[in-house]
Amino acid sequence: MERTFVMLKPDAVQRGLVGEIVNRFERRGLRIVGMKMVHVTAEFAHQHYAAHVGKGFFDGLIKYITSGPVVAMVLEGTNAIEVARATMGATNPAKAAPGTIRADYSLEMGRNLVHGSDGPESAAAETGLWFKPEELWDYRRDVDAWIYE
Ligand code: D4T
Repeated sequence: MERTFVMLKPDAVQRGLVGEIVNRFERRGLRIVGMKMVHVTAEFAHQHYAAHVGKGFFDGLIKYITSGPVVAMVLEGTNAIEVARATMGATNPAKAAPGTIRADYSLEMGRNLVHGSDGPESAAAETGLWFKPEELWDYRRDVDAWIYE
């Protein structure tokens, strides 16, 4: 079992795609262990996107991510990090495979609807940045016996 951090960006909320996007992760078999709506400050967004400071797209990215509330989630499952990113599709929606969230609902990299941690270190760091330990839930679902061997 692995955990990953996923964020539905402001465009997902504004376009009424929260349910659709969450549904795709749930149907895949991932378990939601934490979920909340947050309108982040520029300071918090800088922390989240610290790896991109100084890049040409950084200011636009901060403006975008702070433009409205987002939905933050922690998802759990076998290979959750890789599976969540595969479900999202490539960062650039033009290169994303059909059937992925980004390919099916977006066109531009600066409005690509969703974020997912790209490795175990970022998953742990982002989960710790966005969630308190008491906001994450350890539980099993009856259906897990049909999803996990
Ligand atoms: P996020 O972090 O949103 O899940 O995206 P990725 O992990 O798939 O991609 P990333 O970290 O390389 O980029 C972070 C964020 O910046 C936007 N972006 C990226 C952009 O607007 N222009 C660019 O040229 C790049 C590389 C999109 C995602």
